[in-house]
Amino acid sequence: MSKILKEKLSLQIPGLREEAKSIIKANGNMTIDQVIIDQLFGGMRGIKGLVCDTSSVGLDTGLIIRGIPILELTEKLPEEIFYLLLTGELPDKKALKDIQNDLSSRGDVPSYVWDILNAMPEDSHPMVMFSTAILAMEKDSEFRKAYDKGSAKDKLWEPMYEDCMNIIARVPQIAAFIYRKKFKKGDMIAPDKNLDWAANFAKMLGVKDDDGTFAKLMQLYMVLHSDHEGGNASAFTNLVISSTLSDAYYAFSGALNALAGPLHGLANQECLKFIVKMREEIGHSPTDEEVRAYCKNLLDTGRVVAGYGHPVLRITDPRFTAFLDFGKKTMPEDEIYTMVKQIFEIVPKLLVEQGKAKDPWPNVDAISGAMLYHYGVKEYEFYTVFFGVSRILGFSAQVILARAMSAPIIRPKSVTTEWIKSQINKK
Ligand code: NMX
Ligand code: MLT
Repeated sequence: MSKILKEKLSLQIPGLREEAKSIIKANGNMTIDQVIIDQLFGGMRGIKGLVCDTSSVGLDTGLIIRGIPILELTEKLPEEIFYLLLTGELPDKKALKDIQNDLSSRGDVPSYVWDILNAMPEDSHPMVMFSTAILAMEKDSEFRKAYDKGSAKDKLWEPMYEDCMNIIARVPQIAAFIYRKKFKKGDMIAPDKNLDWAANFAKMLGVKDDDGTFAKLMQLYMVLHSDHEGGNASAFTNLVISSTLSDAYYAFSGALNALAGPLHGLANQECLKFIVKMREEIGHSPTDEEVRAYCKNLLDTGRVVAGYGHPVLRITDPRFTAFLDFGKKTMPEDEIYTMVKQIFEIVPKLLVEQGKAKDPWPNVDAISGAMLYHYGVKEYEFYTVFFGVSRILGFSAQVILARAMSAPIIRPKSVTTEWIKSQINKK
């Protein structure tokens, strides 16, 4: 089978390498940023310290994939986004079909993965199951085989590409299996090779979808979460792990563990949990005043409002806006969706009044759970797995390009507090 995407990359990579070489040669000493002490103690926030070409996140624009704002990509398929992340171009029909055929030819999940998942404790979190399933497949890594055979460094992007395509092909079935097993939804549903990647995932989850809008939601969900530049916690973890020449199985499993934290991807679970709890505690659809009092109490007692704030953004996340629009068309009267809109009207003002959060606006996690809840996916512990399935597209594009560029091991310099004090004393 021809592999148009891989061939395109083979043609592009020499030019990318030349470009990086000439930038470094002519301008390698140019200063592009300064680091202040605040940033050392503050999670390296805002320090420009990485190159990532798949996408960028502007504080006042949100996600831009290869120059195209995310709101202009909401009708695309995740496979098209993957091609765009990697090559900077959207595929034509033939190239799209080619990726889809390639993915369906790789979709078979080894049976030991089911055995491992079946053997895990019933109360394992779905993210633990997901990350474990990916790590377990490491033994089949083409990258590791190529490395062990002594492959030249500049050829390693090719087995990395093979591993990534295998993982992308398999994760919908693995995630659907976890959902159905963990939440006792019945037997696994076989994949349908005639469906696109997201529609197939929707089908294997077994969610009731009479009018096809859940499949449409899965398509949108997978597009919106696909990438968010290279510095977010999971993408950075992915890049660090793969920079050691660990393969994609190790890197994605580790990156998913970073995504599983409540300040990052788990915020989607936390946000839905908070909305449902508020609804339960208030006992009826809350009034604006009740929402305000409830959220103010959260802030006054030192808790965060999940889904609000962002390390980079200083506007409403356009991914939130995309889901808001989807909800307007598909679930305008839904109670949880209505509460999401109410919270959007109220929480930014409260966060501004509190004066701590640098970004008072909603991020994608403030609404993604409400979309799933509407379709009966009420098991919010599973929500971060949806995020992870999608983000594997971005993780893949980032590590393939990092290997194509022979990116070195990532190893920033840390300093001690004593050293900082000595610098201050020198002033
Ligand atoms: N509710 C209450 N307090 C907040 C919030 C919020 N939503 N956002 C920020 N703050 C506080 C933050 O805890 C910090 O307090 P303190 O000085 O006491 O430590 C202060 O405001 C300054 O934080 P920022 O510099 O604005 O935020 P930072 O860049 O450190 O962190 C988040 C960004 C996203 C971790 C933070 O806004 C947050 O915890 N939000 C809620 C969790 C969330 O929605 N995470 C999802 C992120 C997106 N994703 O998809 O991964
Ligand atoms: C993401 O999608 O990764 C989140 O918005 C977090 C981030 O960009 O830091």
